[in-house]
Amino acid sequence: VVIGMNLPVATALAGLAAAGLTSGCGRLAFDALAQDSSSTPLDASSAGDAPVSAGDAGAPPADAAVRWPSYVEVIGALATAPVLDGMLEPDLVPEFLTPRGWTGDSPVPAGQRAEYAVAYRPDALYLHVRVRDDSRLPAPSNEQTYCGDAVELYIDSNAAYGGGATPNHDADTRQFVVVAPATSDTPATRSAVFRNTANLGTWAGQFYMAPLPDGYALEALVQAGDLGLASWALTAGGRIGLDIGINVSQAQPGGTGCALRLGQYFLSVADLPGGDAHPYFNTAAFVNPQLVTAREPLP
Ligand SMILES: [Ca+2]
Ligand SMILES: [Ca+2]
Repeated sequence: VVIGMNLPVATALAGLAAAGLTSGCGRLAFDALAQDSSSTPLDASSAGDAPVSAGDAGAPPADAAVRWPSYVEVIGALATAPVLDGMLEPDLVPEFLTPRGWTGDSPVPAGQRAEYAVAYRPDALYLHVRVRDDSRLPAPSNEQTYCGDAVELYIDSNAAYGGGATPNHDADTRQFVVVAPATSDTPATRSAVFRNTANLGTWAGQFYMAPLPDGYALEALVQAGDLGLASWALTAGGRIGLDIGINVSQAQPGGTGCALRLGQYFLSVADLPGGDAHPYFNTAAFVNPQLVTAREPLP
C-alpha cells in the first residue's frame, strides 16, 4: 500500500524546496548543499501555484550553530506517525550523505548530492532521502529497478548478523529499491525488494517517491512485515542495521543491460575490495546506529 498518494504533489514540491532553502544544520557539508539549493529556482511547471512557505516544510531548527550527531551513530524517536508525502517530517534535521563505494568508471556527476534523515516509531523505521540530480532518469520498465536513478534502503531489524560467506544477509535483512519519478508532476510507485541480491518482487510497503525540480525525494516507513517479521519493537537502547544506496543514471544509455546506470554510491561500505564491500552483498557494510529517546545536539 502506497499511502499519501492523494496529496497534491505541488504542495510536496513547494515544501521540499522550502526545506532545502531554510535548513540551518551546522554541518559543513550540508550547509554547502543548502546553499546550492538556494540558487536553484523552483520550476513553476512542476511546483504549480502553491505558495512556497518555509513553515510548512518541516524545516530543521533555525539555529545554525546547533550541531547534531550523525544518524550513523544515533536515531531518535518520532513523536507522531509520519505523513508520507515526500516532505521531511518536522523537527528532523537532514544530513549530507557522503558518497562511498562509487561503482562507476567515471566520477560521480557534478551536481549529484544526497541528504538523508532517519527516525523510529515503536513499530517502524522512518527514512527520508533527498537526491539532487540534474538528469532524473529512472530505469525503463523492461530493466531492473536499479538500472536508473533510484534510492536503495538496506535495513536489518536488530543489527545482529550471522556473518559468514557473502552474500550474508540475515533472514531479517532486506534491500528496498524505489525508482525515481519519470516526470516532474507524478510520484513514482515502482519498487523492488531484494535479499542477498535475489529479487523478491515489488515492495508492497509504505513509501512516497516525489519528484522535485532538482531531483527527487523518497519518504518511507519500514515495518515488521517488510523484513519478514511478525512483529518489530523499536525501543531506546536497541540498534538497527542501516545502509543507503543511490543509483545514478547517465543521460544516454551505454552498452547493453542496465545501460542507463552510470554507477551507485552508498552511505557505507565495508573495508573490503570490490563487490564484497557493498551492502547488497555484505552486512559488514551496514552502519548500526543506536536508538535513543531523543537525539541531543553535540556540545
Ligand atoms: Ca512527510
Ligand atoms: Ca539481523
